[in-house]
Amino acid sequence: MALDNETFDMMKDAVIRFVREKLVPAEDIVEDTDDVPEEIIDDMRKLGLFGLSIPEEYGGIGLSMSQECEIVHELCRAALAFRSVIGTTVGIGSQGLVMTGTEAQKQEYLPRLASGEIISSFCLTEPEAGSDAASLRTVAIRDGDDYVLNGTKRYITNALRAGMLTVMARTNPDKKGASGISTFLVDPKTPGVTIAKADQKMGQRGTKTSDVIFEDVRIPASALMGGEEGQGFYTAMKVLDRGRLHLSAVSTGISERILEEALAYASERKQFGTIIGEFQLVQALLADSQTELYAGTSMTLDAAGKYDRKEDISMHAACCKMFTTEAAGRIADRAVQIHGGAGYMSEYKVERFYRDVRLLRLYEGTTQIQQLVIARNMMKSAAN
Ligand code: COS
Repeated sequence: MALDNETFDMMKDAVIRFVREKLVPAEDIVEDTDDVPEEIIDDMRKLGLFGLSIPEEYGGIGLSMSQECEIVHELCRAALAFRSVIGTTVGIGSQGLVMTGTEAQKQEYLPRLASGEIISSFCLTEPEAGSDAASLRTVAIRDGDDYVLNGTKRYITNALRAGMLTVMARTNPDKKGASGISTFLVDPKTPGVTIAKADQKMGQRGTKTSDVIFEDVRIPASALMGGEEGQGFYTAMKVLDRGRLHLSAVSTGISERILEEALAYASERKQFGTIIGEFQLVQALLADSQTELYAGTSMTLDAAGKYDRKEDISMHAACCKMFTTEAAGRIADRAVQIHGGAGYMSEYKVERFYRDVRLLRLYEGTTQIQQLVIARNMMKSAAN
């Protein structure tokens, strides 16, 4: 699955223009209102951004992973809230369905997801199940032709905007680990589903996360993803492997933007009679950031290429996610440093980006979880 080079280049140019002409100028509105304007979401629909990863036969654009990473990188040269609107539909909220859904499930949801008519959310995390995802407690108990869903999901991105929830729940409460977990495709309007108010966060204003509560929610057995119980955790892990590549591109995109801000400031701010970019200590900050950006971009594209060649990328995706998100933190920190006192002021965007990128090292697996995935994979290959 990939777009031909010429069409892809046109799409990439359109995204670059969209970022420059529409998204960057709207960043302050997003910050002030804590929301993304509806007209921008509409523009995203028209550009096909909701369908980036959905196969063409279901109405999407069907990009390869390498192409998706390139587009996401460009999109994330503006405030991260914009990417977040499409993020769950392009990534973790839809890819389990693409990978393992039945034909009927794909037909029901994918065309509407691809067009942006509905948005999806990925409901894995719970109050007591974060890094230890396999310990989730939400249950879906079979009752005749239905399942009855009970439990609470936490920090669910885009739940407030969603028209489809991908919900991981335990269909076999006697099985405590991964094998008792299944995935369901749930309409948030089903009686018994409550989407709580938006969480207040450190940064990334305009992104929406909230609790999702299921109380005796009756869903048809046909909502069981792939029609098979016990597959939910394994699919979620594959979806997260892929999602970690997507997030690496998010990290390199925003890192590039932050570095541009730092470079622009270093090129115009004068102290001691010259622009501060002439000072070697400032140059060291710029050079370290540029090097990390180049390394992160290169490794992400390398791993995305492996994904496209259907190689196992579990370890590589974790390496990319760890490196690029940690690098984004350092690049943002250096950008604040280059700005000096101005870097602490809301009037300059690096203050905002510094807060925004802090989340990257936490969601879709903390840095510590990535370390664990990397080392476990190394140990596994050493044992073979
Ligand atoms: N692809 C396919 N299957 C996988 C897998 C992967 N990448 N990773 C693990 N599995 C399988 C294992 O093979 C194992 O299979 P069996 O049940 O047949 O033995 C099963 O899943 C359980 O794996 P494991 O024993 O490694 O699970 P753990 O409970 O130890 O946890 C981690 C694994 C920590 C890696 C997992 O829970 C994780 O990624 N946690 C972070 C969750 C996360 O990212 N949350 C963010 C919320 S979504 S925004």
